[in-house]
Amino acid sequence: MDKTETRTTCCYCGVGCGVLISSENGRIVGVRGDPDHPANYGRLCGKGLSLAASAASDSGRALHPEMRMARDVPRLRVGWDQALDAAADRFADIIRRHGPDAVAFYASGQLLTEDYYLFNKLAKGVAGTNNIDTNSRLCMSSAVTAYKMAFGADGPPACYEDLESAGCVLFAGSNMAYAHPVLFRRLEDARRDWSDARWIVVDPRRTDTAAMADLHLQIQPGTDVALFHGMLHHLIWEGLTDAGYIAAHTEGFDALKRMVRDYTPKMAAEICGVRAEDIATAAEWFGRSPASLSLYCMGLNQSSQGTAKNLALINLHLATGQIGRPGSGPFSLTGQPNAMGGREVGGMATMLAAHRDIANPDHRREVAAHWGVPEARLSSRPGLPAVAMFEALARGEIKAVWIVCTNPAHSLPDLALARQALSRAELVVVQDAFAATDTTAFADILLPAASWGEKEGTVTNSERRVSRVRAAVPPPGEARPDGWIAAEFGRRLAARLHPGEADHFAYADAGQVFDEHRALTVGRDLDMGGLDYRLLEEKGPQQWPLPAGQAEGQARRYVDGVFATDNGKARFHAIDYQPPVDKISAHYPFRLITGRLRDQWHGMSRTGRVPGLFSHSPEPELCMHPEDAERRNLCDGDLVRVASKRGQWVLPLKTDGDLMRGCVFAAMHWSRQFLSSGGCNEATIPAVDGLSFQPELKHAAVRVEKAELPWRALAALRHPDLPALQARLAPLLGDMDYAAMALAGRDTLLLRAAGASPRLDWLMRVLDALALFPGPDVLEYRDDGRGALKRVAWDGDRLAWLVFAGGAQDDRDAGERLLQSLLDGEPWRGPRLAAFSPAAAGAARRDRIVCQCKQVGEAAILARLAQGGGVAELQAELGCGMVCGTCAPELARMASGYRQHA
Ligand SMILES: Nc1nc2c(c(=O)[nH]1)N[C@H]1C(S)=C(S)[C@@H](COP(=O)(O)OP(=O)(O)OC[C@H]3O[C@@H](n4cnc5c(=O)[nH]c(N)nc54)[C@H](O)[C@@H]3O)O[C@H]1N2
Ligand SMILES: Nc1nc2c(c(=O)[nH]1)N[C@H]1C(S)=C(S)[C@@H](COP(=O)(O)OP(=O)(O)OC[C@H]3O[C@@H](n4cnc5c(=O)[nH]c(N)nc54)[C@H](O)[C@@H]3O)O[C@H]1N2
Ligand code: SF4
Ligand SMILES: [Mo]
Repeated sequence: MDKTETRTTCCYCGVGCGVLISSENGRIVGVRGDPDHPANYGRLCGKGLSLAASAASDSGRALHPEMRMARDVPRLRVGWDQALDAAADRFADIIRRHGPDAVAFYASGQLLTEDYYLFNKLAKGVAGTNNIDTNSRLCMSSAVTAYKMAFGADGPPACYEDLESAGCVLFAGSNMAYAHPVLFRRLEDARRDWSDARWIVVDPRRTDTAAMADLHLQIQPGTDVALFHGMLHHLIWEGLTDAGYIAAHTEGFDALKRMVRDYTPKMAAEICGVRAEDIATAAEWFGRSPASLSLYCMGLNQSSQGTAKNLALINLHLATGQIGRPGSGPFSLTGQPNAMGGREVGGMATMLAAHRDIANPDHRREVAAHWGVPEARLSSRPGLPAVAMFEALARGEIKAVWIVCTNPAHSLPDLALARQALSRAELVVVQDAFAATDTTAFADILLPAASWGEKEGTVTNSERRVSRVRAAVPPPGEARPDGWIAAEFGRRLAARLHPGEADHFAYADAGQVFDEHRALTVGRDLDMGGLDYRLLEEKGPQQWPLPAGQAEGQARRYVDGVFATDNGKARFHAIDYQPPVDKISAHYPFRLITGRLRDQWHGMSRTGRVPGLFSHSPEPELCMHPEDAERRNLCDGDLVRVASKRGQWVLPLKTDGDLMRGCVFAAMHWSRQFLSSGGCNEATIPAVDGLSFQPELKHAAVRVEKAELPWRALAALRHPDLPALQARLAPLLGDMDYAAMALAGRDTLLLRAAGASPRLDWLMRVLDALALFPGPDVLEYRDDGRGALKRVAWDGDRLAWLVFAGGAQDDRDAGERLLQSLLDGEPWRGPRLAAFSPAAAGAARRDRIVCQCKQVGEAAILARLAQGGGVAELQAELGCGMVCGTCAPELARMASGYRQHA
């Protein structure tokens, strides 16, 4: 047997954990944390630990290029040459007829740096357009803009070691316990060693992160600017600012000081809906701590005031000199694994390679010379940022779009607009690792991409650390690495548009692409002149800047107080607070907050293949404060319709005291591959921040009403290849008023649906798709008049699958009980006919799994806590929280909650 271990990184979040992949005969069979990687030292969270399971089956992967010969006909399998030639013909033709800005590229912070570099070169250097933007616009652009405005250059100044030496940690709009779990483990450990460390969390929801804080500022959504100004007011008033630092290293303080005079803690408290004393306390802790670190993410960035929120937070650091020292600094956590790499190569509509500017003619000249293209090829017109790009597609101004490694038909705000854009486009090329996403549905040409564990390159994590990504196995089918696809297309497009030019894509391997990229960084703030594949091979992951001649990269930036601005001084910015764009009204009385679940990743194309990753949040749900629910006569489990001015979607309600009144929360993950609608972005607003163009994905105004859908269906089936089943079922979901697919147990596919009237016709299509037919081991009951159908099948003495549909509550309860029995996998006792008897004593409640690694449920944890003790006893006796630790914050919260209630 040929068993090997390959050193690479996790493909999920920006922590950038190192992983070791075990492979056998060309298949990934296991992963473990890389003990030598400086991001995680061997640790992984639940998502990382399940990577091998996500790669277990090739079902659902995009395996062959496909193309449709006309609109509205199905795509057919074609060869790579045919697909790429056709794409190049169409792009070249559109560019000739309408100019380079009639085409666009929409890329992703999940691409490797080398692939990203090639797409940027292809768009700007070959097609001649700056219309290349990425999903980072939805994610990091406010942070980038603020860093540039304040420090003169992009990139977080702090590093992971600062987590261990921070005395005051300010989490602002970051649910780090869920979104950056392995870094959160490092913080938890550090807090154990430094017991008077203070944690402040700024979040409108009481998240697991907030529950662990010493102070939770549960602000009204969107009011962070007022909060930070209020804190600064207190710092100035109490003499807690660092006048020496301000004078030596900054400019613009006086104007800011004048402006924040109005922002008394009392005035800020009124805007934010928190107590003025708490604002003062936060300022005291921040100002007096020997080292204050802020960790911030989408709660700041995804706002029409995203840049202002970032700048107001940076103001606090500059005013107190809390930057450039161990344990301090404004640390923007990057979301995607290579958000940083994308910023380095300038793969956005508003920047050029290596932190250069489109508007700067010297910068354009440098890049054109490096690429060997005429200077005039590099357009001085900024390209369109994500939302504007899709608006231009919808208006027909952009005619062709190339979408790679992102799923805009799910992740953009206002999905109706995104879908209109993709339907209107003359040509949509989608390059994805998986065949069915909400976006591949619109592809005229679908190109199958190699994915995690199958390709070579690098990524840069949140602390500016570059790690190698390596292939452990060959890609399935005809899938090819993204960089290969970019180069093959780029060469073809160049041959059509600029015949006679030398080959711009002649690279022997990814290392050569990296060398070309790093040469562009020399002499700039992100200088990587001394960083190459050989060094990464010999010494492991490295931080930038790392100029030639230096032995290692710089852990912390701006240690000397010299910034990357023209005069070396950091800049304060005075921007007043503005409320979110979408107004709350009698018609739309709730603020919809959107965000992440612990165990799912974005559109779930990968995490949605692993049953264990559903156990923590088994179904989509809209969370609402219990009093808001009561006033509207809504109960847990009721289906509700959530509507904004733009669109609506249906999902079950969950009452949740972690929310404040007037706010509702929905996870962003559920898409048309799992749900009858596109999910929360049906309702979100495309309004953007005026400086960063990042959309306000977190603050739409919505209405919530009960959805009267009395006819219900439940189907569950055990199967060895769940991704294959998912692919067959997903296309049917959209035809119901409500339908949601999920995975459960170890090997079960679960479907729940609801309709305004009985829909046996639809159910029959579902049963056909899943091959749930009557047979010898199948019991059936059917009453077409009542729209009722029950089918239950056994495999030996165990349940194999079940279908329960109808309008009666008894039937629903019986279905739920049977589902539990199917998931438990216990032998069937008694007569089979009992399966159809009405539930004796109500429905069995499914136990929510808290610890994914050890599959420990809420019930067992509460039962153990009832006997006394805390987290240590849970760990010792139930084994939960001991493997990856991702559930540790929740266990701590349950234990302390129990103490309070007991
Ligand atoms: N499990 C998991 N982890 C992930 C990802 C994933 O999909 N799943 N995605 C990765 C990516 S790309 C990203 S960008 C990060 C995102 O990581 P985070 O930003 O930490 O995650 P979110 O849940 O989007 O939002 C964070 C918090 O912002 C709060 N919030 C909403 N509005 C406001 C506001 O006005 N002010 C403040 N202060 N807070 C507000 C929300 O209540 C939420 O708890 O996660 C990364 N990690
Ligand atoms: N309402 C709301 N909307 C949001 C957010 C929010 O908080 N609220 N968050 C926003 C943020 S921060 C982000 S980052 C975006 C994320 O949104 P998307 O970028 O749309 O999210 P993903 O589902 O990760 O999309 C990645 C796609 O790449 C595919 N893929 C995986 N590996 C590879 C590969 O190696 N090569 C190629 N070519 N394809 C691959 C996957 O199958 C998937 O279709 O969502 C944004 N949208
Ligand atoms: S924290 Fe989890 S998801 Fe993020 S890189 Fe590490 S293992 Fe992957
Ligand atoms: Mo993100």
